[in-house]
Amino acid sequence: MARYFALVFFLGCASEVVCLQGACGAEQEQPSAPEGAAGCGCDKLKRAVGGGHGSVVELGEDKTLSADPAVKYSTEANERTSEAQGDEKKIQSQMVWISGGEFLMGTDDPAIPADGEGPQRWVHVDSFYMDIQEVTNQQFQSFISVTGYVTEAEKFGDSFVFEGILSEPVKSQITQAVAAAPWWLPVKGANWRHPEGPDSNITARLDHPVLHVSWADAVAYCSWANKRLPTEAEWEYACRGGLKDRLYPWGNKLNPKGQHYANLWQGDFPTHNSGEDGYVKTSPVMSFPANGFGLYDIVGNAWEWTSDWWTVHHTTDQQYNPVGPPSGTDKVKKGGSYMCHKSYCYRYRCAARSQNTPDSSASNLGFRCVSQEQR
Ligand SMILES: *[C@@H]1O[C@H](CO)[C@@H](O)[C@H](O)[C@H]1NC(C)=O
Ligand SMILES: [Ca+2]
Ligand SMILES: [Ca+2]
Repeated sequence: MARYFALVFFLGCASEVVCLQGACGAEQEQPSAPEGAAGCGCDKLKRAVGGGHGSVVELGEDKTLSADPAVKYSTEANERTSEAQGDEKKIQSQMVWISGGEFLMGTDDPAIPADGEGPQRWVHVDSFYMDIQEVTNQQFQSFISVTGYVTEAEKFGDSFVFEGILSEPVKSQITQAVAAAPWWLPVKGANWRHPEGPDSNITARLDHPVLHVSWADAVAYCSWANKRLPTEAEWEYACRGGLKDRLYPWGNKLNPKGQHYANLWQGDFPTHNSGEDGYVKTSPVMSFPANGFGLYDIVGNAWEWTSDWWTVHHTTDQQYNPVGPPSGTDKVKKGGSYMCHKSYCYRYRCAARSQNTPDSSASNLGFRCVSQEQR
């Protein structure tokens, strides 16, 4: 099956769909222009397949992508595996009860206005349970072994990896980059089992967040576990941990008493990560303190998919259990990642948000699940 991979972007080299690294690398944003719409460039990761000019996405033989993953991988659809599933369930994430209520969503003091962080508005969410941790490689592996699910990155044959964590042999084979964010490289063979490409593995990272999962992959996993993705409102309510109008899940100071509360980037992005918080890549889940609701890594470590379609327009009317727009092109992700630094990606705040096309996958994007009942 012939497939052409193209990188679509909005800034620089605007008339080209694919641009060679070097040709555009020089146009990288200067650190003196922080917090712009480009941010960490995470939102520039869009697949454009089959020529990259709006043509239909070609899929694998089994057409998995066109089937509703929430149905195909539901417990009911996998009855035959229910015995195995009983065992696998044991390694499901512990969940915590999030008692519903009213909260102020978004902010009237947006750090990145283009992201639609404002206006601040009253939102009610009903009670729900939430995984206390990001879904780990080990948990995802159990899902794969029971269902035989193949992720979108595995079908496409590549995924986006941050240049700074690639080995030289892998880097030397890559000729494309994302113009607006040249530190993102499409790596052949990168997927959840091989986070930095074929010469990497997850053997020593089973307790780290699973990466390179598309939105549909995340939905399939949650559905298999009898759970679902959180709405953006549920996620943000959970992030705030009961605090009102604070920047972070733990308050307004990034490092109270000199302590790190999340796996973020220290140093100069994208050239030098000092790893002052102990990690230059992902950390094992629950390596940093939980927030007031008992949730770990709700900001930092891996970005987390939500169920909402992306929009930057929000009503100021009070909302009850909002689920986002009925349709769209991008899905909302929340929380920032180990790659976020204030100068480029000040998105490890509860009100911050970003987006990706649902078929995107990258080395800093994962998820956690929620449910109405204890699982
Ligand atoms: C996984 O990676 C480690 C270190 O990068 C390497 O030593 C090991 O041999 C790899 N394991 C497999 C099964 O490839
Ligand atoms: Ca870090
Ligand atoms: Ca996270």
